[in-house]
Amino acid sequence: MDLPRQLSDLIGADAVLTAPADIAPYLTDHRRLYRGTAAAVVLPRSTEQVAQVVAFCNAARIGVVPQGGNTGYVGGATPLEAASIVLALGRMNRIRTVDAANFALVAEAGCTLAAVQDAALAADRLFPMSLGSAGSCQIGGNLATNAGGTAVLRYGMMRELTYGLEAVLADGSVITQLSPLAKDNTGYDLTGLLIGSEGTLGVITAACLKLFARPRATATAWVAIPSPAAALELLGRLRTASDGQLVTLELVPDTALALVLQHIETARDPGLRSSPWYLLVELASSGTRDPVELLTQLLAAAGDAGLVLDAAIATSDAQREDFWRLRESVPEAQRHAGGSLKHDVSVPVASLPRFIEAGAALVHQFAPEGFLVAYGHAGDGNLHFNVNQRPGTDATAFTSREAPLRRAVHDLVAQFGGSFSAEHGIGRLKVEELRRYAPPAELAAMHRIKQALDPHGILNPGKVL
Ligand code: FAD
Ligand code: 2HG
Ligand code: ZN
Repeated sequence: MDLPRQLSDLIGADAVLTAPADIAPYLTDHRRLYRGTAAAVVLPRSTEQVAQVVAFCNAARIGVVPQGGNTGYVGGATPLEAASIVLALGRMNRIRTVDAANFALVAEAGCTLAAVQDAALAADRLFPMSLGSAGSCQIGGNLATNAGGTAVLRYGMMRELTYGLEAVLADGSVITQLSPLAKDNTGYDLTGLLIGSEGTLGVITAACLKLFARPRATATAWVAIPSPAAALELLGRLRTASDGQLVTLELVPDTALALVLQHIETARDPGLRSSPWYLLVELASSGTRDPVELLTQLLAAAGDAGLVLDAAIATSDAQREDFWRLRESVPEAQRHAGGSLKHDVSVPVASLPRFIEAGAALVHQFAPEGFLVAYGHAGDGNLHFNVNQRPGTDATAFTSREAPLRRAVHDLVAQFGGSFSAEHGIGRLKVEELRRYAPPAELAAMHRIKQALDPHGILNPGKVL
């Protein structure tokens, strides 16, 4: 019997797509780096159905590629083997419980991040994960990639935001750790292992997520600074003086701001003195201390010390949104400006200024047709060290710089004790990089874990390892 028919018999014909037009959106990634093929796209409605499908595929040795919102940056959700299926979790989109007293919420994997944020707010709580893709990415995808974003400085990445998971393992067995326990040292941390495993060790079906007090007031500033060194100094001052209110410190170079103002219709120039670098800074308070007053004082003192050239603190929600739009629109603006060579890297935060200086020299040397657009989560030491093509230069020559530039940048990252995969994961895109840079003992341990949990290699074949 053919595979789609068998899957239809298992969980119903309406849950199995095979028509080329229906499955096409599931076969290519957000960045259009990969175009895959699959025997079917399967849309389960329950954990039980996920378990049935995975157990069946395990017995038949058929690859299973979990997919959430398909917004990932490294090709992780694209099926590369024609014989495999895509298991798209979007129909599992129930918020099962919101437990305000325990500051916890249980969401199914197919809930969008925005839906989870909204459910928390409706209970006067905050789910702090903050990504530009919130409207389309799903909690399962956020967990599987251990997503980061713009609030990590205060709240951490997905792993820190999770009490426990419900997940289906390769043999179809289900693990369920959905209690909001602040302390639980019962054996190995399976939740921690599955988070960030990019669909290669299990299919996440639900999660118990951590909620926080909802901020009563925020202070958001767009700040012109002379250099990355000034950003680092300001970060230190804000961290020590803000009583834990600092949520966001994002670096935006003038090259990125120019692209946003050129390509994004709704972007507004904040009208600050022009500068090579800018910061988006946000403080938030759930108590009584006014973050606007605090940020005003801290920026004024930083101005006196020459760390800040000019600054504007948002005076309305609309202005706050304008500042955020300038930062969140950088990826879209880069896309409008043509393809960019991307490097999602991190270094210890104190090394950022030296890393940027050395990395800029590499761009100059290895990609003369390009210009650097290094922006992002500077407070975490994580930069999107991206390079766009200069107008009027040769596109083929620019594209040919990708591999040598990647090698040079990732070698530099290694010299700084950093990571070539800070928040987007390995997926398909960085498999060779992991092989090259991971210490052999760690790589071997990863292979043994994969072999133990997925001996037939059915879960997301060709990804990560
Ligand atoms: P998908 O792309 O569908 O899948 C990603 C990986 O997870 C794949 O390997 C897939 O197999 C696996 N997977 C998906 N669902 C499951 C599941 N239920 N069980 C097991 N495995 C699963 N990322 C950041 O970290 N920080 C950012 O600031 C950020 N900003 C972004 C801004 C924009 C505009 C865009 C387009 C993307 C951004 N991203 C960012 C990248 C992306 O949104 C995140 O990686 C997100 O977490 C992916 O979620 P998804 O549901 O789209 O996952
Ligand atoms: C962001 O921080 C995303 O905006 C996207 O992680 C990064 O496009 C990129 O390189
Ligand atoms: Zn990012």
